[in-house]
Amino acid sequence: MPGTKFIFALLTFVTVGMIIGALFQLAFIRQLEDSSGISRWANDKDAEVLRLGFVKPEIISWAPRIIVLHNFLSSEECDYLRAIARPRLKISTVVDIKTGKGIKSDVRTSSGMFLNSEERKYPIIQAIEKRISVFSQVPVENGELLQVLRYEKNQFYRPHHDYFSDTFNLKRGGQRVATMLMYLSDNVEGGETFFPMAGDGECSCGGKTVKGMCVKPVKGDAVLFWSMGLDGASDLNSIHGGCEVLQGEKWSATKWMRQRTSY
Ligand code: PD2
Ligand code: ZN
Repeated sequence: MPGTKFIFALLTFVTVGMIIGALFQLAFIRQLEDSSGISRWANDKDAEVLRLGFVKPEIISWAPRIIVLHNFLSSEECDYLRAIARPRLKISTVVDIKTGKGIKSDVRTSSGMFLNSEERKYPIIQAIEKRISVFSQVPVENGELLQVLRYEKNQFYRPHHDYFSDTFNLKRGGQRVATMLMYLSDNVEGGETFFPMAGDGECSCGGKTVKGMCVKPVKGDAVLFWSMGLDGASDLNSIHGGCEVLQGEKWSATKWMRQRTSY
């Protein structure tokens, strides 16, 4: 019957068309997955060290230049840095502009310690240093030794610049270009990092409303900011401070990046 033949041909045509359509859709989804990078870096050691696919940059200000890097450190890396630092903490000091030496000051009331050059060779520290270098685009050798800080209740770091105002410290490594400040603990009330010259809004700093931008200390997050503008001059607007801790303990780690090799 000619009618049956026609219906059969039509059904075959529609079925083959649907199969081809489905294959095209599958290929399209595959391409989307590839371009999103979900599986591309699996089992790639470098990608693991850099935490590619985990770190999320958020530019919060261009002038001064401040980028929050969410999920920059793993929870294990945070715990490791706290554990290595805890038994070696000492009252923090600031740089004396006359002598270039560290002196005690009520500008900063935290405790802290520096990792030593031997510890720089540990794989976990090497991974963190490489990540800092890649995200800041400053060579590893230009980085100072990692500093770990602990702020207890009511402790703070008053607004300051990270660039040097003395000439002693400039000799080896030159000026500080950028700072990577990493947060190592959670459940802190207050303890924000405060940039008074950034943005034109208000934020909460140690429970007080202030003008500027405040970054909350979230375990694993980091804030990368530049002490030097794109013109190569020290950026006055990079002034920043550590707000008072109201509840809990705030742990952070600081890595200062210099113009030249610093060791
Ligand atoms: O630990 C901090 O929150 C902090 C704030 C401002 C650290 C520094 N500056 C620093 O180490 O320079
Ligand atoms: Zn600072």
